[in-house]
Amino acid sequence: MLRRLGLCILPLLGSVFAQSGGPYIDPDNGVTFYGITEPAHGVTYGFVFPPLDQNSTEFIGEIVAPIAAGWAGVAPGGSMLRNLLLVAWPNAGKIVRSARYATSYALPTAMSGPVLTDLPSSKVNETHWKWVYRCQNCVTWSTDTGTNSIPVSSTGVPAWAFSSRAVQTPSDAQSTFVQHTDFGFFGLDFSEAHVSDSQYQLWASGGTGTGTLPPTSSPTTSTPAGPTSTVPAVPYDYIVVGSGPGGLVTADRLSEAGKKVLLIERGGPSLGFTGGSYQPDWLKGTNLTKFDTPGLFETMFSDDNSFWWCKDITVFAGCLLGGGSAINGGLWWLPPDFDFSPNYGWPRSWANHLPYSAKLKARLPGTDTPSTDGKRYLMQSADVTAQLLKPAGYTNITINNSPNSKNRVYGYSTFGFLGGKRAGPIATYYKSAITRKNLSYKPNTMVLNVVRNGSTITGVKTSDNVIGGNGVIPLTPKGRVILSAGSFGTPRILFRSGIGPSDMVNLVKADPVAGPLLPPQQQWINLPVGHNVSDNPSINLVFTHPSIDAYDNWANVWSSPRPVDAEQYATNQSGVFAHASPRLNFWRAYTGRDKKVRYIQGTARPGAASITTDNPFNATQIMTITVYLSTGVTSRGRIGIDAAMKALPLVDPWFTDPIDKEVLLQGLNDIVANIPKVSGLTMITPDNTTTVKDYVDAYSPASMNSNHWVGSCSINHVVDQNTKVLSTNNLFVVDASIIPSMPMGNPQASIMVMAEQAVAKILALPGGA
Ligand code: 6FA
Repeated sequence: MLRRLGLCILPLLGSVFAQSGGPYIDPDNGVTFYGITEPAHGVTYGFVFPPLDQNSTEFIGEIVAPIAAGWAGVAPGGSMLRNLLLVAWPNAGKIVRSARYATSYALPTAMSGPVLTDLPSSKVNETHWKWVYRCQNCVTWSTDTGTNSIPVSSTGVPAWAFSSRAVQTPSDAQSTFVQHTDFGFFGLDFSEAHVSDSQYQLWASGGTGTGTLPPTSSPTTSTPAGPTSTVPAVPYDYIVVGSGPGGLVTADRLSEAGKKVLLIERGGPSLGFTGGSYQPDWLKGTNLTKFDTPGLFETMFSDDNSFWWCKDITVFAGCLLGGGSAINGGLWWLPPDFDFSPNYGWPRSWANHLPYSAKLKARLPGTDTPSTDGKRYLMQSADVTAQLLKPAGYTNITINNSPNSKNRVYGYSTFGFLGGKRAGPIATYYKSAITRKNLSYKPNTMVLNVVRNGSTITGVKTSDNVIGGNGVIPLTPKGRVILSAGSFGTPRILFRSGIGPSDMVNLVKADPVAGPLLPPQQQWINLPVGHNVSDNPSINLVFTHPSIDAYDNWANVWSSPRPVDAEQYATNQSGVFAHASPRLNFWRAYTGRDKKVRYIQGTARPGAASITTDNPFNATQIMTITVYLSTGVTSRGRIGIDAAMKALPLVDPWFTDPIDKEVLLQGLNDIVANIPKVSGLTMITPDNTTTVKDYVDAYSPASMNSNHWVGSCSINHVVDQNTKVLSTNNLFVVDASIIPSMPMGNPQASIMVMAEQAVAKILALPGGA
């Protein structure tokens, strides 16, 4: 039996782009490698090269991964496209590996040229697998656009990819596999990563030991340079960063206006028509992915291959085409007037949202009959909730027919879907934008910071160092950058660009990779980026009722769905799977003791995320009502980064004002008061041993998160009335982060109406390209 693998753990210098590699000795084989142990998954990637003056075309490398890793891979040249990709996984106690190559963001295929030799210290045991290899003919390779190479004499940014999912056919080195769960980059000074010829030859022939660390070695702090082969850095009039609801509306309208636009997205495809391919077996043969299929919404949270979540943000955020709109519940409220009211922090110039709401409605009106046959399915939780609300004076409406009706009303859940499929901004705005020649779309590319000369932005620095040799994409002389990277992503880019509170920018300064990219300290711009953040606090009430079909709590919808429902959906996108889980929504206004009006929103659905009762209950009959505190919420929190450049809430935004809690409690008590009026209805969380107040008092703050974050770059505080970042000439923000207070519940449609208005203001602003 193999002994436990000796893992050489380097100092954990942060995650994703914050990391920089350095030398380490693998205690198992004694080889001095240059690389990292990336902290998210605990995988080590290392390389060592022959002497630089030999102009050799080979190197020795290793990948050491926890046994749970489905597969892991590395691109020493730094990005997925047109690069040497080394991929490995364990099978039957042995390593299966291959060199692969891709010219598009699809499954990489076998790469001809590289000669791989497994070295003897490769192994698999109960806890880890390790692939140690010699890669010959691996430093320079031909591409369809020229040649590409590993920057062996300078610094580079190798990329890693990791999947928790096993490949399809583990015994086959050319097996297919689904998209990586996670990926990242690290800076590495390849010029250091060379050893003497005799030393290299010893290791390359399978010898071990005698590795030493360079006496003065330290992690690289220099600005990483790219591979020696580059593509020219083309300038753009507008660079839009992020393809969520904010970014897609912006990119579409700017390109419609004839501007030369680049849309950059850090993640990959989502819906089938965008190139997405992640689907359950029962949808094979269709173009429908997990992201297209509304009824798979609940599996976003239970899938062990969750490549869509941003791994460097500590709360749920979608990192793929469409951002949150690709993975969310799809609830779609055309905004009421309150959403843009000066009473809730908007400049007066924004109050007339109606023309912009009309533009959105024309593209995507929303539907409360998402199934293509016009019928509603699995509606028992809606019927039960309606019975509970009617005695309290609620009336039934079609939600988007009267957006301003938000007091004592309920209606069938309305979704941003089309033809039984998720649509949102992807199947509307992206769909039209991508057809225009003046719009370029660059996926799988992360913007690290904006490049600026004082208050003028000259471009963006990306993770793709193939561009121009340093990853910088420039603006045309009157060009503008628009950040649409979301409530967490946009503040991080600003901090990394020297814009924000000094405590945040100083964390960037201390980071070995991000620090050197900051502008000089005298050019830092002190703005309250990350402050004034809100999200709806929400509390779940769980019930049972004999009429409810809990749909097996959504547990089987991916791998063993009810056959009739699966067949129906696959055939014509009708039936249960055409809905996401919600079935009914309601609103009510309350005036707190501070005389301020706050709204509550309720969402009813079959099933439950967590149940806290010792009493027996019938699990096939469970349903949840989530009650949110919505527009009018006064609590505020703060978003920031940690020393590893991870984005996170620094101060939770829920119940910092006790009156918010009082009002939400009142709303919950009013719902609970009518339970006796609904025959057969039993509340099981909280159950009859716990008061609603005690339940709310004990509610974990993390569970109160509704994923509706707004405000971290609030208008009037961080951006001006035209959404331009204060004290800059040409940097704008158009995403949830500029919204100064909570919209009426689920915000994506409101964010898109905001973006319609923002882009109109930006286009009207003199001085732009
Ligand atoms: N909103 C609704 O209206 N209805 C819902 O049902 C609903 N449900 C959910 C939900 O169930 C979950 C789990 C989550 C997380 C959110 C939900 N929301 C719902 C909220 C809604 O999705 C968000 O409010 C909305 O998507 C925010 O839109 P933004 O445009 O402000 O930002 P996103 O985060 O969506 O997009 C940012 C994009 O930028 C992403 O694609 C990201 O990958 C990309 N990005 C970030 N940093 C980047 C960087 N440095 N470089 C390049 N790209 C970057």
